[in-house]
Amino acid sequence: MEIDRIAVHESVAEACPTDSVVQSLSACSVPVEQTADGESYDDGDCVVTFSPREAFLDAAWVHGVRAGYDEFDTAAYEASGTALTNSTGIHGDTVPETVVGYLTSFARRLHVYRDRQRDREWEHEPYDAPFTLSGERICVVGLGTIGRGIADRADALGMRVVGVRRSDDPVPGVERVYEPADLRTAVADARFVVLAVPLTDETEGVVDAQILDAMPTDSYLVNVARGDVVVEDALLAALDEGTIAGAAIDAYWEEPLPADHPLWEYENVLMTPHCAAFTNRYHEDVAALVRENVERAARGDELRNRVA
Ligand code: NDP
Ligand code: 7N6
Repeated sequence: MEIDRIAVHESVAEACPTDSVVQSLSACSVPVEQTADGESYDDGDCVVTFSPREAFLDAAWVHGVRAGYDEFDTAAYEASGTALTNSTGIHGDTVPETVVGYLTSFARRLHVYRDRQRDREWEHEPYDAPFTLSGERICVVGLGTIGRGIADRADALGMRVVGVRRSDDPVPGVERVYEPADLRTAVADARFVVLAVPLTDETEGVVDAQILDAMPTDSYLVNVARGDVVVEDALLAALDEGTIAGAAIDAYWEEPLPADHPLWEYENVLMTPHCAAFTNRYHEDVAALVRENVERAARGDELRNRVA
């Protein structure tokens, strides 16, 4: 593959400043330019983008700055011969650290006290509300870059960790790896269930009323994957009926989540606006992946993180 231009599409600004990405890529052996909607591409282009656009199918290679590539039509990429790469591998600290924040907040009741601080209210939680993470059970669904980062940290906090993935290779710090078909069993005694799977035909709606029912009543659901992994109505019903203790959500069914969505109302729901991966060095992490692949392309080697 011969790349003679790197085109950084304006949508990258959803994750990090576009000019910082351009700057971090300037050490590449090929020219780097910012591009906007309406511009065209050719078979010498590598496009770096947050979101897909039809015009990118004319390029040689498209790099998505996210790990998830569910919005990209991989069949169209296969058909056009345009390579598609993603950014998995760069979220092993950011998202897991955010998840530790959610878990700690629920266990130590920090979210409740922060709410009370707004009203200058000096009031303690009931004696039996706070608990420690140490000794609690966590089920991590998806044991890739993010899932392993969560499992490592949970293990270090003294938690008992189980996980779910399709392949059954052992994962450090994870006591037992369940198959996706055994999700119900895997969540049955977990205090926390954390979703870190890609959105695929297999994972869409996998957390439904049955799975939420199988979770203990004192358990929390954490979704840092994609909104559609969870059945929206089933989660709202579980929260309304108290069949789970709460949830932390970073990824939604619709983004931005409309201001009148019922999820905003729950005291026992921690909501972050799809920012679990944000960090001030995101541009550098993305640029490092692109630079490596520009070199691979020049050598005629297989691209890293190629998904189509
Ligand atoms: P990886 O590709 O590194 O890991 C994905 C993991 O999911 C693998 O362990 C894979 O293992 C497992 N998996 C795939 N299908 C299934 C299934 N049907 N059931 C159970 N496990 C499955 O991806 P990342 O860890 O980098 O990211 C995961 C997802 O998180 C992304 O696809 C994206 O949607 C989301 N994400 C969200 C972010 C945020 O800001 N909130 C930031 C980054 C990512 P196996 O192949 O063995 O099944
Ligand atoms: C933006 C990350 C992903 O899939 O959903 C995340 O990588 C977005 C910083």
